[in-house]
Formats: sequence, structure tokens, C-alpha cells
Amino acid sequence: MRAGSLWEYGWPMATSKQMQFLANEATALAAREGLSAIPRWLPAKLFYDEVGSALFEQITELPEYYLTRTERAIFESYAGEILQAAGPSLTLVELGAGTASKTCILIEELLQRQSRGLFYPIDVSPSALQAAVMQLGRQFPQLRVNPIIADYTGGVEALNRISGRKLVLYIGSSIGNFEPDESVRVLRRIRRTLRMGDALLLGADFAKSPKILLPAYDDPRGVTAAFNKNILARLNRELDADFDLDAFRHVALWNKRCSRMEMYLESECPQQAFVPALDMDVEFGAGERIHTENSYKYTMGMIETILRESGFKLEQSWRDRQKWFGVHLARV
Ligand code: AVI
Repeated sequence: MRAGSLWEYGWPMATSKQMQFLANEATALAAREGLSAIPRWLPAKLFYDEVGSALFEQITELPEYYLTRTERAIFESYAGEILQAAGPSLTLVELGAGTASKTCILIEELLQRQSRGLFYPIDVSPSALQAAVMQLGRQFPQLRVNPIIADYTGGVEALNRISGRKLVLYIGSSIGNFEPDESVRVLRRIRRTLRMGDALLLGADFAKSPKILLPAYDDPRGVTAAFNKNILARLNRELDADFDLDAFRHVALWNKRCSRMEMYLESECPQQAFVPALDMDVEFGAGERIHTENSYKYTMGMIETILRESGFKLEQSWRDRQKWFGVHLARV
């Protein structure tokens, strides 16, 4: 990793103890509101600590979780068309890049069209960015990688300073974990950091039969259940809480009216947990649920609406043969 690059964007140096304290404070704030509410909920962003991110990586490799491999197959088939449509001399930016594993396909195509490339992966996880920088550096010596540690949902100011034409990748159907009005707000903030001619590549999962959707969110190996329960395990680790993970059941439901998969943790018996960092007792009746995630599944109409309402114009879409997943190019 280029020395100092992660700190260029105004992050002060902090000791790892200070960083841990700040992380725990953020977890406490996020948990307090949802655990006090009836029905109870927890924000899905709490899934992604180191353990949860590793579990999510495992989910992406499950045969039932078709999203990642289907989007990858779209990139493999259409990377040339996508980059041609995006325009010449591109700088790539990826929101919530993680380890940027699928992005390699687009980068490889980019470097066949231009002798050098510039890539800005943006993520909250320094370790995921570090892995991306190492991997991409080995694979593509002509690529300059400038990682940015940031939560892209508030817009990333640094994007304003990038000169030249940008293609912003927002892939993996991460947009689907926001409520529709919030997804428009997030896209609007991103649009404000772009200039005329810049483009957005949005990957989004299509609505489909619950026969396909339900196993994708409730796999027989129990990886998604472990991912879901990690949210409570995290409260135990970071806030000293005493949730009994064995007393909760992973539940995944298809909500047709709202066009979304929903995940819950359901209490198997009457029980109580204590969260010392919040000085809070949380009581559960048997069958009571904590709502942990929504994952919206889109129609073309829904995609057009969120893009239009956030100031983008949909130009072209690519999908797999079964129409399970779509990748959409939109212009400012
Ligand atoms: C990250 N996000 C797009 C995943 C999804 O499919 O909504 C998170 C996930 N939840 C359960 N499995 C995967």
C-alpha cells in the first residue's frame, strides 16, 4: 500500500485502543434505538465486523446465493460493452469495495483499452482495502490504486477532486439493503460528487420466485444463520451483552408486497438479555423477533424510479439469461 495513502483524506492518526473505543460507541448508538423499539430491530450495517465480513464472503460462495456468481457472469460476458458504453479514459471508483474481487474483470478490460488505470476503492474496512490493494497491485502493475477509508453513504467528498471521467461502481445489490427513500438519498449524495459525463454502474437483484430467494437467504449449511446471529455475537463482544445465541432462530421471509427478503432473529423461548454498555435489559417473549435486514428485489420499473429520483438517467442494462440479476449504466 502506498505509504500514507489511507490518511490522505483527513483521517487523524489514532491508536488501535482509541479506534476500538470509537467502534464500540458507534455500535452502542446503533443498537440502542432498535433494541428499545417494538417491534425490535437492529441496523444491518452491524453485520459487517471482521467476523461478519468473513461470513458474508462465505455466503457469496454458497451454491444457493446466486447473486455474486450471476453478477460476475454478467461482467464476464459484457465487460467490453459496459466499458464501451461508459466512455473513453475512465477512472474507476468502487463504493463499498471490500476486497474488490469482482471488479478485477472490469479492471482487466479497462487496461486493454487504456495503457494505465486509476482505481479508488472506497470502504469502511481498512483490512479489506489492504487486501484489495495487495491483490490488485500483484495482478495489475499498470493500475494505480488509491484506497479511501470512508462510509460512502454520506457521499465521499474526495470524489469531487478526481479529475477526468469517472465510472462509479456500486455493485453486489448493496443498494437493496436500504429502504427505497434511503436508497434515493444515498444515490443523490453520490450524484452530487459527480460531473456531467460521469457514470454510475449499479448492480441490483431482480424480484423472482421465492423458491430461488428463500434458500439464498436460508442456506442448508447455516452460513446465513451464523451471519445473522453474528449481529448478537457482536453485541456480546463489543458491548459485553449476554445474548444466548442458541436461544434465537434465523428466519428468512419473502415479503411480496414490499418486494423484499426479510431476515429476523426469533426468540425460541421467553428470555432476557442484559447490555451493560447501554445499561439496558431486553426482554423477549417466545416467538418475538428482531428484524435485522431487508434485501429489496427490483423490477426494471423500480430501478428506473430510484435512478430518476436521484438525478441519474438510465442508459443501458445488462442481465443474465434467467433475468435474475441486472447491471445498469446510468449517467449524470
Ligand atoms: C450485502 N447484501 C447485498 C447482501 C444481500 O443479499 O442483501 C447481504 C446478505 N444478507 C443475507 N445474505 C446476504
